[in-house]
Amino acid sequence: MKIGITCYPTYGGSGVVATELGIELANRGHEIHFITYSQPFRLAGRDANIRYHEVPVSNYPLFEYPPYDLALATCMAEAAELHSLDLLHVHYAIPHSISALLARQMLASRGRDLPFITTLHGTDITLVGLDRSYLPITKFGIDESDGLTAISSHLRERTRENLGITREIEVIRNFVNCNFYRRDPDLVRQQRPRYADAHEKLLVHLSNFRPVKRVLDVIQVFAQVSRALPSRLLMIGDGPDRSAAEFLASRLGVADRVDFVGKQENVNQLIALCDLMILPSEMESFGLAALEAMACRVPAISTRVGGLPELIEDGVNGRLFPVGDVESMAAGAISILSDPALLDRLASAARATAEKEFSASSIIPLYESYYQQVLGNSQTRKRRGRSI
Ligand code: GMT
Repeated sequence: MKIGITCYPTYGGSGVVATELGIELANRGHEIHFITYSQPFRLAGRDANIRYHEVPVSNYPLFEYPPYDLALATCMAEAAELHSLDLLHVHYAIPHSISALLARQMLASRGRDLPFITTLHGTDITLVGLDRSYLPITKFGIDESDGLTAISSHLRERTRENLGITREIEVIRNFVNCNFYRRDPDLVRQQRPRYADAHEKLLVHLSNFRPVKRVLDVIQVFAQVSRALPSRLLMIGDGPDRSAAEFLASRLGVADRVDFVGKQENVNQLIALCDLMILPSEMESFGLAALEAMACRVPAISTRVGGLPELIEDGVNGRLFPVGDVESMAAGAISILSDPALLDRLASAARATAEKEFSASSIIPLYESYYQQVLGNSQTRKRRGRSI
């Protein structure tokens, strides 16, 4: 198939999922066209079967707000026509589903069919879609999509409840490439000493440091852990709450034990050096960071919110706590880190969950068959002469 993929290329899990999906599909022989405003950050250096179309956004002075959605629609329609794309797959409803809808209409006016699928990732429904100014258009884009997927059952229910969507929503959860995200003992031997001494435990947090991630809770949990046992914390990522987190680490006297490494390209290699992830989010529609850690045999201390319970079974492959319950999270982390047998059991179960339920090799075929289904429906509609 020839598939156009649009996502936010530089921020957040939806861009990561979209990029990894494109890479996996390309490896399976599909021709993938990324249509985005800049090159997706995990795409660098991978080009087999992958093309990248940069959306040109005009800076004409009259446009106080450059009409990105229209430029994107134009770029989608052009790429679809020039490269005979079979469908568009957009990640994050706003504004991508509306741009895809316009592209579909532009091509329909020339007698060409271009179905599009929207994948909902979370904040497009839980935050942005609930803003009154965006809600009607988000609902419209979702209703008009030829196919609609959500990354967890939780998000499917929230979409139905919050937006009153009644159409079918296919749940296709986040995935991880278990060959790429894994613990390589040689790498651990070589690289771990850069971040922790042999007798120290190494904790990790990975996010975009937005308020929803509660990075200050991460620091508070770690401060308690480091009082109980020798340990260090690796903070991967960047965002609005980074300086507050650095300030808190300093105030709690643990700044010399916390390494803020910023945005990193090879997060798989860094996470795999660690013992335990702390992900105390206020909300996660799925929690891709926890899945990536689990594939590396790093269980997560996390919160019982959103789609996280669809991934983490409390006490089996990680731990779940109420949002903000820093005391219990710290106690949970200390008990795991001070019991090597328990840590090993959780780590093995975490890896097994990633392999059995969320590996790219089992999730990507779900997308492929959904694409076929949507294309089939679209052909049927065309044969029946209904408007497209
Ligand atoms: O808010 C974010 O963390 C970014 C957001 C996005 O859309 O890029 O992440 C969402 O999508 C990820 C990939 O599908 C999920 O794993 C995250 O749980 C989800 N984030 C939230 O729901 C807060």
